[in-house]
Amino acid sequence: MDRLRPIGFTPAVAQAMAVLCTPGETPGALMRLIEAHRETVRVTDGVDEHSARPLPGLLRSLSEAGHALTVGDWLSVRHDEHGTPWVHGRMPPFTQIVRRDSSGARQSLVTNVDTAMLAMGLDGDFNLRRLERYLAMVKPAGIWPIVILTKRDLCDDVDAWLDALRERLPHDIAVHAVDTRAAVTALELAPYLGVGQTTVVLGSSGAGKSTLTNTLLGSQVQSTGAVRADDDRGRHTTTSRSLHRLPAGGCVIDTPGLRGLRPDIDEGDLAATFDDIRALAEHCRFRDCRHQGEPGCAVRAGVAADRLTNYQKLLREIRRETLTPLQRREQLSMWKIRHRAAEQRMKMKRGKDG
Ligand SMILES: Nc1nc2c(ncn2[C@@H]2O[C@H](COP(=O)(O)OP(=O)(O)OP(=O)(O)O)[C@@H](O)[C@H]2O)c(=O)[nH]1
Ligand SMILES: [Mg+2]
Ligand SMILES: [Zn+2]
Repeated sequence: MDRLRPIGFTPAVAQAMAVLCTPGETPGALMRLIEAHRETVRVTDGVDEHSARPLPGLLRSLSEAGHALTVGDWLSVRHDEHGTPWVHGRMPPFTQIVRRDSSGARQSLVTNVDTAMLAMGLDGDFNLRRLERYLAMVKPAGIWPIVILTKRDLCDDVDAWLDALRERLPHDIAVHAVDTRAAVTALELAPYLGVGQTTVVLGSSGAGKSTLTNTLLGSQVQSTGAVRADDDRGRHTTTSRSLHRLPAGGCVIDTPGLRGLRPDIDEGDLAATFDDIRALAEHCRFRDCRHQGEPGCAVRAGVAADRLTNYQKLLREIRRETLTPLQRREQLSMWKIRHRAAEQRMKMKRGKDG
């Protein structure tokens, strides 16, 4: 088990895996998924890497439950008589980050991570609304967010950006402004990367996620991309998620830049992420205050206007997503009726005026 500890093994993993075993069967070897391909997965046993195939039955039962094998998964792997490794079990993840893709389908990005490093470049990539979106995806999953402002060497006024962040975000979120290429950055972030810890680096393309991964690893494992001169944005150099073992005993997962991020969360999760809004709402004059200009609104008085706007936008998105197709049709026909009624009123008004 010693060789599994650096890749995140804990007694809780052992217990969860034991439950998966059928009595009488030889238990498989515990391995962690480091890269997912179309038909195979790359796994590590803590020392060696293998390419393994999932059993068709496992794939079927996962897809019926709306799951898929994901980087970070704990797997049970067994070799057949030809020495071919097969994945026959997957531990239900302790934590996972899920988003909705452009078609609205759920996509699990990574599993079993402890912290998420949210990378944002100080070269024009800084965007608080986007950061709040990441936080809404990560915090409800029970994962600690750490904001990493990259490219501090390219920025003259780092303190101004730090102030802007602190003014806007809850104060329990750790923030580091770093040059991701500098070796000292690995030292600064070392407290998050102890033995058995897993972190995932998330952020826009070109933010420096792979550069940071390499610095933490102390070697150039991941390709990094040049930034386009015209708009400072990257070109999606990284195209798939991959887990790497760090020299000090933790793991880091590098990811491709995400476009159009939609967290897969419910209203309660959102409220918990924006808990400053929830707390202030208790002090609004009206119990059903919508914080949209009502008198005596404590939220408007106490929260940055743009943070409130972003919260309300996310809330609308979540509500739209939770509608059933029937509710969606009803909402549409209600809008049509309202629209027609408004038109009617306009016509009558014009008739009276003219
Ligand atoms: N000056 C400076 N350049 C950096 C820093 N971090 C990253 N870069 C540069 O920014 C460019 C993009 O970095 P990557 O690490 O490839 O960005 P990424 O987030 O992995 O991008 P994708 O893989 O496309 O999602 C590279 O040219 C890096 O050298 C930094 O802290 N300072
Ligand atoms: Mg990259
Ligand atoms: Zn209010």
